Amino acid sequence: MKPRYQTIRFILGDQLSHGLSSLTDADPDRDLIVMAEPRYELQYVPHHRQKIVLILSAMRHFAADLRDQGFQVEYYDFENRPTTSFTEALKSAIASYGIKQVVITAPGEWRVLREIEKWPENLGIDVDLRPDDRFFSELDAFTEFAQNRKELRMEYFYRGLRRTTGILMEPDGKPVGGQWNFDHDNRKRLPDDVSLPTPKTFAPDQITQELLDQANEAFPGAVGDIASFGWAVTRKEALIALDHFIAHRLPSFGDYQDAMTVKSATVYHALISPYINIGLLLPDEVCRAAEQAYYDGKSPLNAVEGFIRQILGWREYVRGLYWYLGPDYGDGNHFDAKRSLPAFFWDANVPMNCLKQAIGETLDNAYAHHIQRLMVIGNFALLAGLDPREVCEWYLAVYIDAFEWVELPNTFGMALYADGGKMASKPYAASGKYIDRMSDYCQECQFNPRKNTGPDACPFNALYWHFLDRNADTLGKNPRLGMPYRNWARMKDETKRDLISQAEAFLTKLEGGNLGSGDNAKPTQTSLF
Ligand code: FAD
Ligand code: DLZ
Ligand code: SF4
Repeated sequence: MKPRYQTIRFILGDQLSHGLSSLTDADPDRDLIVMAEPRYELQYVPHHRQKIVLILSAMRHFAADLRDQGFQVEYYDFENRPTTSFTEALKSAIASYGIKQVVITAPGEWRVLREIEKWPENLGIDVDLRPDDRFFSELDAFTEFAQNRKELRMEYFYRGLRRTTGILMEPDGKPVGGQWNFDHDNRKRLPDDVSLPTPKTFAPDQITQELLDQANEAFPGAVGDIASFGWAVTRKEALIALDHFIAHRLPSFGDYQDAMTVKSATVYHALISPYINIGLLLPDEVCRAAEQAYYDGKSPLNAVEGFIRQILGWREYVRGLYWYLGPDYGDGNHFDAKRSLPAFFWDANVPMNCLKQAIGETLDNAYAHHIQRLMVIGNFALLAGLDPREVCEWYLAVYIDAFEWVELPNTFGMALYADGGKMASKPYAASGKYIDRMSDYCQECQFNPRKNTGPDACPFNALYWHFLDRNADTLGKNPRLGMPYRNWARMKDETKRDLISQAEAFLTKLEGGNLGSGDNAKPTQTSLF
């Protein structure tokens, strides 16, 4: 007798889109769906508990949708049908159903791609590996873009995508508003009396609640708190979150895109990256919704262009870069940075208030917004010479939206410049004066951002000069760093000596774990929503 199912459609945890390339021609009469929660995926880094709960809950809801559509779903959950790997789950399904053909959409990371590539030989099956077309750009288009230039820069890739998609474009091929980029309007500090809108929250249903109840015991090695969990776990909820952002937060997104405050963990950010990354929302519909808000007169152009650039520009660019630069991108260490990750990355017990806020919120919520990730935590890791591997692993673990294709270029390339400039034209290094300008963190800090030396001097200041001085060989000729190197050259030798010894004393304390506690700093925002 001919077996009922001829093909397995294997769906990964970040492929929860009904229009997925591996599902478009699926037929409940012929195709068996396989999904799994393998031990390795739950543990390859110490994921934040909220990240695990979100992915597993969204997967379980997606499986339920497919069952409602008439599909048979073989679901290997971590508790009742434990597996070690995707391969083991697939092997088990093959053994039960005797199927010899698997259709799968390309995964989001090299590691999983390498695993899938072994299936034909190791399992004796045919694998139909389909492109992931949930992006604006095909990977070949990035290769073509990259091969024709000396330097890879997001701005040019972004302009190309504006042209091909027509998003925020006039019929004559010019950008709407006469400019491609409104970044210079998007650097305002928050007014003191601002009242920030809370993001949309979702009460856990039974599937999510069950996972939340298990989260503290069931996931060995996992980190972070679950109390603030309010994430959407279905497409329907994610669409509500998107509408809420467009109506209530997008209008001010641009002005305060780079602002940070002790009053809010989210400012005007969208909180939609996890939904786009796991497939509950598509980048195209998100950008079109923002564009429409501009045409309807509900949001200004600097907000809409700034927001669209994050998705159509940065998100597409980092994805192209990740696959273009290959599986070894992340192995280098441009500055030879070797210092271990300090313990306070795991408990936020640090006296520097900006770090306490950004790391504390990360551990509480599995979220920090871009400027906290880049200009506080990433900047510190860069200036203090922390080992890129340890830093990248931390970022991959703790953020709700972290998948290697997007986390690695952002951390290794943008924040740490560990790739020597493949991703960014200069390191995003900044002193405490930048943090003071863009936040209210320094007002509550025991250090003074205007002081460079002495016991109450902001550590970022001396570290900034120490970083430039120790890397003068590699960075001194970078035209974008001409000004700070000229300032350094103009300083008196004595001033330079004081700054270097201030930074070295700090680094010695850091290595010894003796920075002191963050007990007298303000508690962090434990409520995300
Ligand atoms: P918003 O600020 O509201 O932005 C809107 C959307 O734009 C985001 O949802 C996201 O989809 C996209 N976006 C914005 N910036 C970027 C960017 N640099 N790269 C790719 N997409 C972007 N983003 C991730 O999705 N996963 C990660 O693991 C991740 N790691 C990061 C690590 C570092 C060191 C840095 C500096 C940035 C990282 N980002 C990452 C990018 C960015 O910080 C997050 O996408 C953003 O904070 C998500 O929150 P939001 O939805 O509120 O974003
Ligand atoms: C990150 C993650 C986690 C925590 N759990 C699962 C899971 O249980 N099942 C699954 O299919 N995927 C999970 N993922 C995502 C994977 O680690 C990996 O990033 C993607 O499969 C790449 O496309
Ligand atoms: Fe951070 Fe320095 Fe400001 Fe303190 S003074 S919050 S350490 S930038």
